[in-house]
Amino acid sequence: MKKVSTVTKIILSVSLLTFSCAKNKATSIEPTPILPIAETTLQATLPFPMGAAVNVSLLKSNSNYRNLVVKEFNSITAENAMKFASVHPSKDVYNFADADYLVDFAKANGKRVHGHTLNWYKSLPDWVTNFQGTTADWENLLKTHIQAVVSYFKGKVVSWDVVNEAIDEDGTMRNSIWLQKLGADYIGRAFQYAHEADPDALLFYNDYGHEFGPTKRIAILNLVTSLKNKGIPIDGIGLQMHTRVTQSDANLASAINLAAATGLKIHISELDIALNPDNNQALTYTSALGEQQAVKYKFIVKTYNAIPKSQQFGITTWNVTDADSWIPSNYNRPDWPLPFDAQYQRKAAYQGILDGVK
Ligand code: 9MR
Repeated sequence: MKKVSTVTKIILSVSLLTFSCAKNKATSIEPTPILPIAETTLQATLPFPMGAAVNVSLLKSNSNYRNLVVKEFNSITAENAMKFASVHPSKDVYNFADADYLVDFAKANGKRVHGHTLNWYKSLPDWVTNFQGTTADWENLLKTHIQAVVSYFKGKVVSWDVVNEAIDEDGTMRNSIWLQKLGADYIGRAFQYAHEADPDALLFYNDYGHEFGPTKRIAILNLVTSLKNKGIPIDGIGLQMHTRVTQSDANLASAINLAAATGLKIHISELDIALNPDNNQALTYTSALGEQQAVKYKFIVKTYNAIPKSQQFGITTWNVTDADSWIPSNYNRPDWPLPFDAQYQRKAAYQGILDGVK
């Protein structure tokens, strides 16, 4: 009751003020409308799309996780739900249940969906790794998979990592099952198949290690440039950027700037910054480490923000918080690679990202 009467008094005095001001416009002070204070978020602050790789079971089961994704990001990538083994578990069976959930979530919350990934040497179902057939049969397998998946999501998934990680650390073509069965030109054909299925989708070549040094970087840039020169429908390069706090700014800048020099769109597609690359089992997170990480995030965002706007497809972190990062389980070590901690709170790295566009 007390509350209601206070509110009533405020409304009364505001209307009285409005009434008396209306009589004497020259000296009137308009009442300031009371608006909710908008909270800073990544998606509202950054001048390019900001995404995260999202895990569908967490999205379904964990409301803290889901709310954080809704609030902070305007682009999402499926961490696993669109991979070959997930969507095409047997030769004539497609299972889009998790991918559909992710696409519906994105639609309901106004988020862009980036597709990952149509062709990779990992996450293949047994029926593919055990497949026996002629070169033509393998070509048909490649084409059928790509076209079934891209057609299914036409108009819902705006862009695809068409080929993922086809180049090795030494700059040679990775000796994947695709290279063995089809030869190096499967890469260009994968892009053509995807383009036929959805001419509006933006098509990316995605790989890691641009920032390791020139060997792999030059090999990737030569590959995408030759695809472009042959008229293959490639729109962009995904720089995964699974990096570490000790990586030099010079290498990070070369990775971003030399990729941008191709004129293609640039997606920093899987960003995370490891604090414990040497696998120290006893390491703990400290604010000093957090500050170093913030400085690295800031440098990457700042460098990215300086490439031409038309080439900024966006930045996507790989996972959302330190609790769901792939790194601790994959490398069996403690690590804290992301801008949110395991309690869904913003770390120094979060501010580092915002500072990158100041
Ligand atoms: O984070 C993903 C992990 O959950 C999967 O087990 C793994 C294999 O499918 O893939 C991880 O994501 C990778 C991405 O698809 C491609 N670049 C490297 C990522 C981290 O390994």
